[in-house]
Amino acid sequence: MVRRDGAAFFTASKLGALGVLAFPSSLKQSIVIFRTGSGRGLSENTPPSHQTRTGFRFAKAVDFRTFRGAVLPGGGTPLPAPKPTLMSSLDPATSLPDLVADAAAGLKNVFGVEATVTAAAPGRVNLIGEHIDYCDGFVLPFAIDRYIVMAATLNGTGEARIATALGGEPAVLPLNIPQPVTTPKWANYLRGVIQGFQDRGHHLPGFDAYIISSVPGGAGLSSSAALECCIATLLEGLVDTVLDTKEKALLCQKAEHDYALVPCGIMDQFASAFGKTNRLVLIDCQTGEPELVPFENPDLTVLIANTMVHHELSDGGYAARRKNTEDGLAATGKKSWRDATMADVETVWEQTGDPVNRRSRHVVGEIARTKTAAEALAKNDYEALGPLMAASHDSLRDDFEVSCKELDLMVEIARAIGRNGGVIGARMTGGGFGGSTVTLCESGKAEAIAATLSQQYEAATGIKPQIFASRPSQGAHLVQH
Ligand code: GAF
Repeated sequence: MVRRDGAAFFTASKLGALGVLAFPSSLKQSIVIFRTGSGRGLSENTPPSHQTRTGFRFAKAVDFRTFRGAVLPGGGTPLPAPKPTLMSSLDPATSLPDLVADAAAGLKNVFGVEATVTAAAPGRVNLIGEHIDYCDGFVLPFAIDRYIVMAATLNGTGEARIATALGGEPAVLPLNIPQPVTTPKWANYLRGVIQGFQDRGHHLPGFDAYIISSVPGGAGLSSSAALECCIATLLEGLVDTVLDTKEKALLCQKAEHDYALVPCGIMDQFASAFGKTNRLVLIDCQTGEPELVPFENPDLTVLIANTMVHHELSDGGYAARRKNTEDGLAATGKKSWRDATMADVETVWEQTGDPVNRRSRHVVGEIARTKTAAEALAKNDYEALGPLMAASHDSLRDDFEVSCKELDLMVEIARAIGRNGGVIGARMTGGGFGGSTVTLCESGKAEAIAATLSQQYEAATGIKPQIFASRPSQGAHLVQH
């Protein structure tokens, strides 16, 4: 699913695992829990507490046909269900080759054509450096091994016809006219990127495309940036051009600003575009330069815990925080947050007042923490990340106020497991207001930690979280045919 009031895409894991499918704008915030191969929603079995979670509405029985867990538009023939696997607390990722095969099959099923160009772009998780990419700070995300995939072929018309694994009518986008902001809302991410190519003088040929995703939506894992980077990469393939990676990421960020109306920073699109296997993407948001930092120690695992509490940035909270930081900076009289110190913030504390003063304290503190974390990583001092992640979470909770009780709970459970239980550090990740936490832990204890997070969180909230391990993965790319 694409957060920020956009589309939703989901590819389920294996038989028996629960998947979450969220729908596009028309059914905004609808969530269906289903079991691969069952063909029916499980809402009858859904505890009442689930049905009333903030921002969630669990559907009644749902008429869909499974397609390795996703939904076939137009009612095509489902693939055989995968073999059952043992249940684990860790949600397995659908492999990229499987997603690519499913996207090609979806394209054939809906439009009756073979894929000639296929693009993939990942979501991201951020280890540390939150809400400071729009404050000239440092951020330390990586591309996760969960992707949005688009399979396409030219159709000889002046239109893009784009179907998704969610089903419904394909979106039809006339090309080479100024792209409007309109419905379906999820297609605005695509329109914004198409506009970016038009602005650069590209004449876009008509094409048919099919989108499928394994990036959990509304989970603070940048499914919208993945969608933007995916269509941008697809268009590169269709018009046989290669944009500079930074230019591509900035084009996608502009699409988000202008077409999703979220004044985001550069972190998500940079992580999706620049991601590399076994590398963190350390971004200096003042210079806009990414640096790839090795992260390949097999003894370390990054667990991502999706609280299943909906994350929506376009409802104003994000923009309000950004405005707070602009006001806070103006009060210090500095040109950039990089030049501001905690003493500067304290000097104007009374003048800025609450909450701007606390937002400012977060920004200065988080920039310092992220620099320290990057220095520690350069020395392979992973243990140093624990206290930094803890302080980051506390600051986001108390000063920046973008956490929520479910995120706090997930972090508290990880903290209680503690260093002896294998947890090095835990914090909320991404924009907040719901979404996911990130837990850095010892690989040998990751399964047990995931089980504890899952059990204790579900016991306390009645919500089953989605928990998975992820390693730094390849960023947006064309898939060879
Ligand atoms: C969202 C935004 F899109 C990013 O630019 C960043 O600000 C993040 O929230 C918070 O760190 O993902």
